[in-house]
Amino acid sequence: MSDAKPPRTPTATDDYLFDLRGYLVLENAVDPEHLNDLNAALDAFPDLGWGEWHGNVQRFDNNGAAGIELQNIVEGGEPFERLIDHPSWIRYLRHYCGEEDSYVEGLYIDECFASIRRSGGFFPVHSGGHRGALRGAFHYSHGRFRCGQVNVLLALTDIGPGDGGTMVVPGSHKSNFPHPQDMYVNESGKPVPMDNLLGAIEVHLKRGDALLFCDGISHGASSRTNPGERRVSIFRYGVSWGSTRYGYEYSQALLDRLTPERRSILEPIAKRRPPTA
Ligand SMILES: O=C(O)CCC(=O)C(=O)O
Repeated sequence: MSDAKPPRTPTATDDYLFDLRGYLVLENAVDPEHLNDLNAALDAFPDLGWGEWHGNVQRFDNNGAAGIELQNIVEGGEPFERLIDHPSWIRYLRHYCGEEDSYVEGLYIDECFASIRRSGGFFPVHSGGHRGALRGAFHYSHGRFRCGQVNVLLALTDIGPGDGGTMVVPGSHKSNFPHPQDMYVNESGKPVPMDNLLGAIEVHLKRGDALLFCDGISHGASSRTNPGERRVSIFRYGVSWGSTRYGYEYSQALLDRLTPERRSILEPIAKRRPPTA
């Protein structure tokens, strides 16, 4: 199935705000029926323990504080496949991190997961321009964006105060200094919430809105205090010559059934081998 909507194209205002702040909110990016399908696919998941697999999806909670994280979620059902080249954001990704107008133009999804956050969950704030890895860096030169990685965080539930929403420090993708507050872990190495982090804002989203942000911005999520669940999917897009972050491999069955457009985002460089005898 493909989404018949005409693709959204980044405007000059989007470019201005993305450059200035390091993030954009794309309102009403995904329609209610598709959101129902995504949530139903998550409801159908068995209760996985840390490290357990369901098909080619693994529960792999990144830092232990954020909640349940289902990695390689693009293999979690057809509704997730539709997110690969979704018309609400695909042109943004090609423009911001797709090596536009170069000999390696194209995209690659190097990580994709669903995150389910319950009361007490949070994501420690991390990244920022200061000594950031090239992989997630913000870059603009000679009239072209050349970001290493841009993320699409899609709200599958409404995200308001107390829901454990994503926090960003606007403009921090260009910061030349470390954040003055300790960001990630305490003295015993435990992740710490930074709900009142200097300069940060919490991004509230309606179900179906997407937060698009350069991975080099300081970001994380506040503590969830409400009952119930915050559900999002996070697809990280980057350059066509990237590799998956944790070594997950897209299954041949998935690659074979995708449209050429979608396949080219999961496997931008086809394998080249000598002919078999
Ligand atoms: O869960 C969130 O809202 C933020 C996730 C995050 O910071 C990350 O995946 O790097």
